[in-house]
Amino acid sequence: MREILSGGLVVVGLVFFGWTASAQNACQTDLNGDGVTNEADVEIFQSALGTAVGDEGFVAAADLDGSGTVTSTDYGIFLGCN
Ligand SMILES: [Ca+2]
Repeated sequence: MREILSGGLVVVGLVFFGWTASAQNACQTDLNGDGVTNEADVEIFQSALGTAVGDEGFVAAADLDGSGTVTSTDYGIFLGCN
């Protein structure tokens, strides 16, 4: 019984934290990871704009909607987060 209970809690925890992580990911605009979102991040974003997974210059962190390409949709999300 205890194993079933703790297994359930693990599943609930994974679902909860997974949802939280993906929700945060939508506004993860600190692309260079220095703790702030500023013009340096905008420059990184703009350099990646128009690239897709596998392209030179593609920045996965700039693909805010997770579509595999960095587009104006991602830029809209980027602006909406700041
Ligand atoms: Ca995208």
